[in-house]
Amino acid sequence: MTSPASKLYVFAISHYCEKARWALDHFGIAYRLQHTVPGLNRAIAKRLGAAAGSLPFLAAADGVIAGSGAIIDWGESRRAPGRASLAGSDPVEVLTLERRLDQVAGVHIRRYYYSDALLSDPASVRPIFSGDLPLLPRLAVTLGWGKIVPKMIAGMDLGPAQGAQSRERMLGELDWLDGLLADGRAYLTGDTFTRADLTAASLLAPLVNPPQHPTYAGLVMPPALEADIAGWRTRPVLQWVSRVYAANR
Ligand SMILES: N[C@@H](CCC(=O)N[C@@H](CS)C(=O)NCC(=O)O)C(=O)O
Repeated sequence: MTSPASKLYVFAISHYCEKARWALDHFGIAYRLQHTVPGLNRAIAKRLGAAAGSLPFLAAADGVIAGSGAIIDWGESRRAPGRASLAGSDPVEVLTLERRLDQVAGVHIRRYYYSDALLSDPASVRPIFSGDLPLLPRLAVTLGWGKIVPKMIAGMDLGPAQGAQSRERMLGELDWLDGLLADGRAYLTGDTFTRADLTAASLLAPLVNPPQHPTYAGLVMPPALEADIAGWRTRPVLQWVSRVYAANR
């Protein structure tokens, strides 16, 4: 059997990477997974000629596709036979929802988590970055973690005040999503599973840790976040994320 032509560069912890990976799986598109050393992603992107250095990016036979949304666009026209579209019946509405989820919930859930985890217990974050790497890159992350952490703290503007601010922004988005689902609809825009649903579920997955998630078995939440999450467990949107993962992942 030949190995797939496309290579998806990821961090196992990244919810945007999970979004791209889930979409490729949904479309039935074969790819190889390339777990990446944090920091090296930018040099790899430059070498490959990617338009952006953040992960995920997909090195495919016809070019490098950077960003989870662009990877879904690319995959949509390359679906395997019988695999459903993610565009929905109103693609503009779906893309508007996806953009908001990417720009607000995705960013603030990440800053809420890292603002506590990387400041209070950075060692708890390392295994999910190093676990899937081959021996030498794994050693590089293990030995270099003390230098990687301050760069992540500066790069994402982390701190106690920032964490509290992101928590509020995130809760506002959970209220908005609870409101959208309040009429009992199966998915955010109606009866059909779309890229907006896949985006919402993958970006909120850190708050739910669904058993179908491919990389979160080793995700450790700081105690304060564990307590928050336990209090939010009955929120409609978080229960919905569990259902969406169970039905579609
Ligand atoms: N909107 C982008 C977000 C990508 C993003 O923020 N990726 C993060 C990981 S969650 C990253 O690669 N950070 C390291 C960097 O930018 O160098 C997408 O949907 O792909």
